[in-house]
Amino acid sequence: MVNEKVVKLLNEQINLETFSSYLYLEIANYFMDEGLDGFNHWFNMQLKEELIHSRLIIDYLHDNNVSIKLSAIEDPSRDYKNHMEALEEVLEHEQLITRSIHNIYDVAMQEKDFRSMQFLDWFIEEQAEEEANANELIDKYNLYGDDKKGLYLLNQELGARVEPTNPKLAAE
Ligand code: OFO
Repeated sequence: MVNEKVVKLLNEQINLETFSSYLYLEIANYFMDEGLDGFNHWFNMQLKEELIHSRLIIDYLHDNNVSIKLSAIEDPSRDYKNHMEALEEVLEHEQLITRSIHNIYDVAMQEKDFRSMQFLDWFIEEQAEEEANANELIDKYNLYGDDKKGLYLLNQELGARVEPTNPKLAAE
């Protein structure tokens, strides 16, 4: 049985993960407008990953006989002044998601909801990776972004990102 407070927070997390996907669609579109199709591709892969995160929580709640409560998704439209502004938002956003996951874990621990704690272990690890990816994007842009040839090569590198897979399906 999943604790009620944890259920409420997990429902909110479904909204946040789905918003992440929508935000990354906005960023993907921004980079396409900038002529950077590799960056566009990278964010299109990232938005698919966010939908997987959302799906994992939905499946967990379904598996535990809990009804899902969907809610309105925040407007993701932005007006970035430069590439770095978009990349910095990614890092800030992932830090927010990390805090949210940690908070749910904390509540699960207080409520002795051991099943949810175990479920959230994967997300805690995943958030470390998400922040590392965002930091890496910023570092690489700082190194190569101001140089046209460097930006061209970085765009190519990001364009090679592979399609994400649902870890639950991959494990089966
Ligand atoms: Fe779902 O990890 Fe990014 O937001």
